[in-house]
Amino acid sequence: MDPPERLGMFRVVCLLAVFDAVCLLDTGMLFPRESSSREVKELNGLWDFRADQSPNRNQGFDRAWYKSRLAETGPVIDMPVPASYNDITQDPALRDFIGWVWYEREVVVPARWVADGGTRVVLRVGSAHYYSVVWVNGVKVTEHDGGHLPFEVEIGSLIRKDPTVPCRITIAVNNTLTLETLPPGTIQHMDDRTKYPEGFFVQNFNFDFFNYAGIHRPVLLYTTPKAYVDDITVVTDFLDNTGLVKYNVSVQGAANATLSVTLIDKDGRCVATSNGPAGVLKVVDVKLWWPYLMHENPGYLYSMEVRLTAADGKSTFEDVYSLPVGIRTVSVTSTQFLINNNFGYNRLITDRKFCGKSKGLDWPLIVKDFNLMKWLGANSFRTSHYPYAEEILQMCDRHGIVVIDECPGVGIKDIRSFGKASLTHHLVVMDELVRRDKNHPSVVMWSVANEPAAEMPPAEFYFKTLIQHTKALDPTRPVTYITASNYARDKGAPYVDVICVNSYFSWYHDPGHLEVIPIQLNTQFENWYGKYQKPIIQSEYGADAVPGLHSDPPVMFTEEYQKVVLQSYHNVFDQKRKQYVIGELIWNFADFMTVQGILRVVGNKKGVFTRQRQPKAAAFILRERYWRLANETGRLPPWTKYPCSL
Ligand code: GCB
Repeated sequence: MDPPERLGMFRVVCLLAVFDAVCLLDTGMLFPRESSSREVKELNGLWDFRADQSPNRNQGFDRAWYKSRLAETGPVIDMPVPASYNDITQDPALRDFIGWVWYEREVVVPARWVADGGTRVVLRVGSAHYYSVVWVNGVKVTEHDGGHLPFEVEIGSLIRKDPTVPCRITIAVNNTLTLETLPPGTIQHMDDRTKYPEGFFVQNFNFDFFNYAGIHRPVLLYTTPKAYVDDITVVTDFLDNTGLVKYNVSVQGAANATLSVTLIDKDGRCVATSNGPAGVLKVVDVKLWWPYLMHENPGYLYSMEVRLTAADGKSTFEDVYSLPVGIRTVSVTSTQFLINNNFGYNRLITDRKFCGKSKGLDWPLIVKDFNLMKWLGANSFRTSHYPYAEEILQMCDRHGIVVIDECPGVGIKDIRSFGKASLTHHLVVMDELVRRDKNHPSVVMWSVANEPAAEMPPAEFYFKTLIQHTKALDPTRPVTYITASNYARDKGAPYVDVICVNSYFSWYHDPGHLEVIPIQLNTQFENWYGKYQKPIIQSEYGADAVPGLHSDPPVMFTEEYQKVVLQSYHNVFDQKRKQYVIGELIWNFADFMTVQGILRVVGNKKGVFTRQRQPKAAAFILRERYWRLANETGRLPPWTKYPCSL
């Protein structure tokens, strides 16, 4: 039986339309997958690299380093891709470098790709931080603004110009943050020669993680036929035991194309078919997508195979693309967050960064982190404070991990970053984020920012515009931002669907006074709920703990203090989760690197795991709690009961 709250607004809208067309981007950004019509060639590995150390960082452009091999214009070093460049050498100047760095690599392109004019060859960069310019054989092919989302460009005609020349790819990346980048920052030049050397400048910003830079995610070439599937959007629903997959396919390269769509289950059986660019697939005896520990078979995925056929008079083109699809619904009431109409206190949420030594995509670390998360009994996280790699979201889809997908809008504190140029860029970033992640069943909510100065007067227009735009892009998911503002002064809160609030009682406020937590946390919840009547997620709470430091009674920075902070918060959550608190996200999953400063001892130590992924005492508290909460649902088969052998 559906609860009365099922009148959740998102559900209703999603039956009416697959996403609106307010997105300003004119092409799709499907994850590159191999198929009978598509090939993928990864360009990961060692690239030639040089940081432009010239005073204005512009020598590379002045001397056109892209025109010849990088090694011909100066010294180069080996640089792994994907990876951040900062910690690769022992050189502090490279670790803290600000400005343009240059990457280059020559690629052997398969002869048949070059020979066949009916094949598109696409160069794709998973992400490079922050601003990138790309050349192929000395010709500029694209540029991209923003650090955590993919960009691509078709280069077939360029490499066909002279098939005897190897394909030389040059990518210049600049990590400078300005008032209008996301995240924002400022460059400060220190001109007092009695204090600073010639040319001294620093990058300032208001976020608490090291500004790792470089090419962070895979670079690859992939092919499609000239007529191809450019984008797919799916929206799912169900009625009794029939699943509904509403789809839209956009095609490029052919005015008339024939499309056939097949939905295949995990056992390879075809469960529904359709024709045409839009339609609804009906799945009898549907297997819904469930979060981890909410069902005995979480993360169930179908595969939607889209087959395109088109002809241009001379040739016929066939393109095949397979998209994983999880069938589930998401809705929000004034006190609940429902997945498939079921309320399981959105507990077990933890927060994490898939980030070890750098920000580069690192498979062993990703798999380790998923194993640790499952060991804890955690079932979700927030992509603080920037979009994570698509490969991570694919893992979430498969393992049933629920995601709040956050854009890089962190540290928006300067009033000048609420201006028109900043907002325009922020809207484009949301377009790019939704375009990339809209089909992941694991993504259940968008977050447009972390702890902006939401009390400033321009914040109301800024967030109203941003949130309305994101809802128009995707009417099927709730939208939030993460606040640390006072409930009475927060200008954006009226527009969010779920209140996400960060607080650090007995840490940044009343340090050392654990006894204030119950009263202050209680007041926090009462105030927010009293004013907005929206469900609340505690989106950060925690305390630094230096592993191995102990003290009883607890003092700050010891493992005992971190434990008691978490436990004191949990006591209040246990009261409030019966009412309107729908989730808890500890800060943080693992320790992480920050800029150097008097508040940080070699990084932020609020992790319940160290950077090397060893548990602190608090990890065991969480494990006990998360499994107990999971067991309380009564929905788990006996073999998942804690303590269990994982
Ligand atoms: C916050 C921020 C997070 C910081 C954390 C802290 O409110 O959102 O990025 O790392 O506090 O530990 O100070």
